[in-house]
Amino acid sequence: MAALACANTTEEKQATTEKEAVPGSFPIVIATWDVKKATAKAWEVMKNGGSSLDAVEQGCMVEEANADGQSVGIGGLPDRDGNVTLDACIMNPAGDYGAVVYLQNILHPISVARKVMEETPHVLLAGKGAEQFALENGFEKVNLLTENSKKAWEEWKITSQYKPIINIENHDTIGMLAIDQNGDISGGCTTSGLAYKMAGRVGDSPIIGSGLFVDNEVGAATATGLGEEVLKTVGSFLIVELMRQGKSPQEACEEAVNRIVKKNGDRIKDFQVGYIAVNKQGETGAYGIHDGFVYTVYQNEENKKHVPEYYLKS
Ligand code: SD4
Repeated sequence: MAALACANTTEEKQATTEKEAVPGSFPIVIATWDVKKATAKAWEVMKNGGSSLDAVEQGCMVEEANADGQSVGIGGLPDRDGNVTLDACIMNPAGDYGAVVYLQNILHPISVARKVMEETPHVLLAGKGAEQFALENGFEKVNLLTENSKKAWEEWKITSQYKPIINIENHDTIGMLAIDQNGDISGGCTTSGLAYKMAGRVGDSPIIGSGLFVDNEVGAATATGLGEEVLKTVGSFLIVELMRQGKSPQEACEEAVNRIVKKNGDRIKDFQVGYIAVNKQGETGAYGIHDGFVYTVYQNEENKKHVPEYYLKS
């Protein structure tokens, strides 16, 4: 009896140890907002032996194809003229980068960004040229303006007032970072940008160092929120460089938010920025200006939404 009890205890211990595997055990996926279907897809890709690059591409594609999400891909809220324009970028462990900005009529800008990275001598294609490149490479022309988003735009037109709405219009832009079983890091970021933006406006999400940055020696970071503020502080690059200097992902995200806070004073009450980061060891961090920002981590067989700390405690 005593021996049996002892065996049970050992078994229980083993189970606990497995569950509480070291923070850095791979693969790992971390993404902005509550996007468990997207992180699950990325995780599955890596569990089946796929690379972190395949994982972030396929993870981002889940949200791009989700017509209910009004900040990414199909169903994204349009610009003030009623056009849905998409921004996306991707980075691989070698530090290569591909991006599309102001892309219209194409369902998967993240995949077009990957093609720009892998099959052209360039890193960024914009607008009509990006669309033409996509069509030539077998992507289909799709109407991205859903009835719901059209209705929302028509209601907005009644007042036509542009004002970022914290955590509402920003919800769902997906920035995703992944480390595969080889320990290699990739990242992707995809968005329809700010709702009712001026025609031609491009945000931080597709811009290297702002919406996304990956350095396979150090870690990676990605952003969500008011892109103009992320662009002005080159937030994701800043976070990766801070991690290189020894800061944890959490400390680095806080420092990047603090830079924005310092520059903006009182104005920070009107907009949100949120960052997530992961370092080479698989430690994660996240921080926002306001309450309401959440992120998802898939690690140690667990796919979970997390609520980060934030700067503005009323
Ligand atoms: C942008 N940063 O275009 C994007 C918007 C965003 O969640 O992140 N939405 O400014």
